Amino acid sequence: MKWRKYFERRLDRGRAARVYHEFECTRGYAAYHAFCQQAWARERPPTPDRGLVHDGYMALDAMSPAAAAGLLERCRRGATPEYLKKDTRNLRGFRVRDEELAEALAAAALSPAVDAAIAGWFGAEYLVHWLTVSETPPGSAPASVSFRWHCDRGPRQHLKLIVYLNDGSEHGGGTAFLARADSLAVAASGYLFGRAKRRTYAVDGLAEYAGRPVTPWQPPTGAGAAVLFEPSTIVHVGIMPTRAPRYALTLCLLPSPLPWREALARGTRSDLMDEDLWHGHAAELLERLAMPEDAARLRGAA
Ligand SMILES: O=C(O)CCC(=O)C(=O)O
Ligand SMILES: [Fe+2]
Repeated sequence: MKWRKYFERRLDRGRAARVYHEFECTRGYAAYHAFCQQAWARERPPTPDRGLVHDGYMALDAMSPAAAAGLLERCRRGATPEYLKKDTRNLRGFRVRDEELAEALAAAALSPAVDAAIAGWFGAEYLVHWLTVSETPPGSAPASVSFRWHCDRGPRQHLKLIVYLNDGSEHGGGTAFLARADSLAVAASGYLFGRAKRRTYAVDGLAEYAGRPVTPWQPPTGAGAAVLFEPSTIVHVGIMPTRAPRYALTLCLLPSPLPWREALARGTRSDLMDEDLWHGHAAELLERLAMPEDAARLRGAA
């Protein structure tokens, strides 16, 4: 039947493995992660959080509602929302040009509990690859591809932290996730990393791909609440706000041989408006960290 052919063509069971291979092997992110793990020198290294390891996500309290409101106010002061990512109109918010503001946002989000969860998962120090303060206005149509079920393209060795800056009860939005077992069932269908417009936003559609019922999980969305997750393996979706704009601070996190403050000071943060989402090779991070010999070794190992 014609529709069946159409349905099957958009599924590609080998695609997710090819995406992971490209990032982890060809672009060196797996070897880079191993290098960072060897360099880890914390006196009391935190252990991995069992929920994060098992499900691929965890809810956390990053900061107080007052701190979240204060940061949002600081971002909005004198700024109008603009596009945040080159070549797309899918993401709008407040562009963080100022290093001091970037450091303040990261320091507030990376509270001791959040820091321990991240470092414990990586088994290494970590850095802020990029951060965004996004504004999503209410709307009935999905604003962007992030508001359809998906995984983010990238190496499995990365985490995302979303901190909700205004209260979910004000705007009605949030984020939903499928736990690891359900995410793997969807991945096995070949759904992941297909063309963005082919993504589904209905949970029933997702269950069809998984071949079984799936139960999405939603973290609390109070101001200052956060969710930490594995974006390239855990199937997730943004939930459109219905009543007011939703403001969120998102941090993309990668392992690092140096603590995040040091890495930030050395210029590893990318601005998605001028730079590609991913480095051509993970060794670029070591070059930015002024570790050229280790970078050369990593490129040689690729
Ligand atoms: O905005 C959200 O709630 C989720 C967006 C998303 O897909 C992501 O940050 O990877
Ligand atoms: Fe995503």
